[in-house]
Amino acid sequence: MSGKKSAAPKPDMTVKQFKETVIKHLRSTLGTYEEKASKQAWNQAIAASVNEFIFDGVSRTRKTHAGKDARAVHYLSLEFLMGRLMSNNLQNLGLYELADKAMKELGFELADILEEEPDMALGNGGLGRLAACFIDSMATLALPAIGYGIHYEHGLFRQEFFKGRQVERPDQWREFGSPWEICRPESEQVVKLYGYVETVYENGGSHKVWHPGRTMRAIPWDIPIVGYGGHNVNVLRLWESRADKFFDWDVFNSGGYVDAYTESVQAETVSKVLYPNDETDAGKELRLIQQYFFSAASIADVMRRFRNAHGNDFSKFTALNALQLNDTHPAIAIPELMRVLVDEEGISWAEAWKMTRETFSYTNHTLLPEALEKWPLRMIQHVLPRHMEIIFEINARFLKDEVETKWPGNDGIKRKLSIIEEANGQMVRMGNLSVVGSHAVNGVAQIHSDLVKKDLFPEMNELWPGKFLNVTNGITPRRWMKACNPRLSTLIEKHVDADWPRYLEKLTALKPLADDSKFQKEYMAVKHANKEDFVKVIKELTDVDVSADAIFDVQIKRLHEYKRQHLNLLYIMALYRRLLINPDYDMHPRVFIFGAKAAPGYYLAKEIIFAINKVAEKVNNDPRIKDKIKVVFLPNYRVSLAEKLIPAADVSQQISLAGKEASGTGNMKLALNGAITLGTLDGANIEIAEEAGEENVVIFGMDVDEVVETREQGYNPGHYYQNNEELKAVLDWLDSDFFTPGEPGLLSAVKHNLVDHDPYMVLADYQSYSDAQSKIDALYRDKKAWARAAIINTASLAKFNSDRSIQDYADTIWNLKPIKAAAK
Ligand code: 4GP
Repeated sequence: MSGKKSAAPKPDMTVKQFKETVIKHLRSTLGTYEEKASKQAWNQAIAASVNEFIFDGVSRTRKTHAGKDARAVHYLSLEFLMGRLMSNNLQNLGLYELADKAMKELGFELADILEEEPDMALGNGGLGRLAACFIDSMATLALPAIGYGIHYEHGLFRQEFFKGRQVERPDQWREFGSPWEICRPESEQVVKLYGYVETVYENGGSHKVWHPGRTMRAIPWDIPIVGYGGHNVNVLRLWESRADKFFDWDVFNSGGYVDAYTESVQAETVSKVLYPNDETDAGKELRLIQQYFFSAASIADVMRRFRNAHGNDFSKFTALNALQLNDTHPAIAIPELMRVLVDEEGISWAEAWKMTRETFSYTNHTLLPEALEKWPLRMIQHVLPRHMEIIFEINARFLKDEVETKWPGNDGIKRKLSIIEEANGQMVRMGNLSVVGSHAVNGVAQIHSDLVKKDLFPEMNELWPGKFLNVTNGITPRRWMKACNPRLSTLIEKHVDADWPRYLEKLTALKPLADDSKFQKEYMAVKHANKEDFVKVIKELTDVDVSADAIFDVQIKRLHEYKRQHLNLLYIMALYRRLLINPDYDMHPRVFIFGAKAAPGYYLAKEIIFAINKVAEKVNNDPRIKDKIKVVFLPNYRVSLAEKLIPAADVSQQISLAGKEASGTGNMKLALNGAITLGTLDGANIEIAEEAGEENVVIFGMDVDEVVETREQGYNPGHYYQNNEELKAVLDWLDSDFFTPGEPGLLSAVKHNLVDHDPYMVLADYQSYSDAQSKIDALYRDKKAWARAAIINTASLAKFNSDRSIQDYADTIWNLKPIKAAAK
């Protein structure tokens, strides 16, 4: 119990005072009273009480930064998958236990009341959740930082199942308002679109003037982000779009009752919905406008703040501002900053370009070609005519000054590196723009960063050695252990300092206890109790009865072929078949738990969900297998459901084809909470294995080199189908009506995709996966060995604290120092 000073937050309040504050807000903020108030009203009253601390923190932090002329990072992200905020805010302020006691005295369970809060699901998956963990860490590390995104009216769709198929329903996170946001009308911005560009000749020179065809208002909503300990409170600023003229009286008066609203409807559409991943063809122009809308509003906000402090002296601009692009979605911010500096501030191109490059950095989150954004050149020209000119100019100078110098006369390389792709009509490559316009580019796990250099941008890496870096992802241990797993937190706090959620390396003190049978028992009792809780959640959500004594084998993530939920499915079917052939087949009972949303337009992903649900229906109701296997697909997987499931998981399935999962972060959350990783040598699995020791994870399948080799040799999935009796049998099952009585062929799409194409080599890895699953079974039955491995995982994962990731960004990319907010 030594090392760094304790930073565990301490409440500055008594239980009695907290109760009084909540009741005060119930009456004076919510307009109700104790006997009448709904749970939702209690929830809001607690939020209002907590906000007394939070809003004060926002003011203190702002004031401190304003006085210091602080260098700050601006984290631009189209997605922030925040989940619920109450429990995390209570934890970070050190108020959780106090609030728990106060609510008990008032006759409530705090946990129950917390269930009233809708998830703030303004993101699709990993990329959005990472942004949420990162802003928590920025506040915790007292870094001057602001997150910028969109205030979507509807977040990611709510998922229901109808006869086994996914149905999407609109998300309504703000239906009744949100207590956590503050509207800041004083910081409203105007965003321009469309129109034309005029070249104005004056005083022997010329400059460009953009005459927009339309303007829109960008209204900021600030969500306070409380750092651990409550000292620093940063904000997440989300922009809402509104019409410039809300309502056109002239049109209305002349009889155009509907037309009078048209402009407002069009403008408000921009922040209406979050785009689901992979919906590449839907509303492309709207998506581009979303990207530009929030990038332009954010840059204008940065400029406003800078001008307030420094007028038009831009000599300090790069010293004070870092802009981080979370993937290419905000890449249009690069030409936007150029436009502002050159057209509005009259700074020379060369100087403005130097400033822009010094300011921006870019994080790549995926190598999948379909996710690498390209916009039709004509569309950008139409929507953002001045930006297209600027992109041409950036490109021309880049090709002439940098590419031509390095590779004289090499048109092939020029074609490859150009920001403009000449094939398929002309397209603007946002990845190339991001690399060219940034001083640093990073991948999100070591192997991914290596592949970004080697496969995605090899020439760029040659051109700018040192520009490409790795920052392995992380997760906030506040949310992903302290808040979501109170039993485990209480247990470990008997052995480690209470400030472990800040200094996760303190958990290494648990390593010597991994062999201590008393601790092993306590640790596994925690897991069992968490599983008992989750048994009830499963029952409530799916009406399936499962036993907490079974292995809880969990795969939770977006549904995608590369993540290979269908590999898991094939194995489930194989196990089921083994039990049908031999009812005494020796295995520990297992519950396979899935959570995943498929992009609404992603056909095969939705077929995989359907297949899993159909197999589940059959398996769960077959008395012959005596409950040895249960399969549950939890509907509407989201952050708040993950928080309940992760503490209850035994096995963490991370089974993507090697080279495809950039990092993964669910793998980190599950391992920290003591699940054993069953994974490929992909993404951060590799680093988890390094930290926890290879003996404490179960690795299978081809590595990246073997995948490349197999593909080069001409991958033939049919070969595996023909030569593996069990694999063939389960694939053929999908063609029959065994799982869909009377309706053969309903599951055939999954089979034929695998046997005929198998783009992610599911069949090649099948046998190795099946063998690895047998290892899991054997390991689980050796209770001491399992407990030991799980404890070592919990004790070894300090590297995956998002504070470490953010410290890496601050040191190697942002050059950013902390400034602790004044106490009062
Ligand atoms: C995800 C990656 O697929 C995942 O491996 C990574 O952990 C996460 O980003 C955060 O870096 N990518 C996306 C996306 O969510 O939309 O590209």
